[in-house]
Amino acid sequence: MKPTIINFEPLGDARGSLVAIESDIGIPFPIRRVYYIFGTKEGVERGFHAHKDLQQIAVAVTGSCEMILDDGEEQKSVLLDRSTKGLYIGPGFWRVMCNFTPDCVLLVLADRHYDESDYIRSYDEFLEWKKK
Ligand code: T46
Repeated sequence: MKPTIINFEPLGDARGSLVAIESDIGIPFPIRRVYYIFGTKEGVERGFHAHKDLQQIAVAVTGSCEMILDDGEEQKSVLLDRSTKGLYIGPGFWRVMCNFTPDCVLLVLADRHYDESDYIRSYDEFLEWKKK
């Protein structure tokens, strides 16, 4: 499945807004891990890896950042700038995150537990892996 924007419905009332995300409901996988990236220093770029099997959805719950996805042939940049906007990222995409605003909290839902052996952290290796 290609990178896709998933819009979450805000459940608002006079008090403010709430977004609920449930495993397997409205998202294409069971949630096994949640992590968030915050306090990113100015000018920092993160990522520089791909995953062999992991599926994830990233949401900037506050602030914004850019997610650059590369399938080995094309690059696509997605601005994550809304707490209701999720970006689905399947396996096989080299990613770089940049242009974090100081207040950015990037929430990531993942379908697997943390496993370093699922990472490809060399771009050359990634291109070789894509050819298989
Ligand atoms: C991804 C992008 C969007 C853990 O111990 N457990 C975890 O669940 C995660 C995600 C990381 N870590 C450790 C591994 C490193 O020692 O935390 C440290 C920072 O991780 P990393 O350098 O991989 O962080 P990013 O921001 O480059 O990448 C992260 C995710 O690792 C990755 O899966 O797709 O965010």
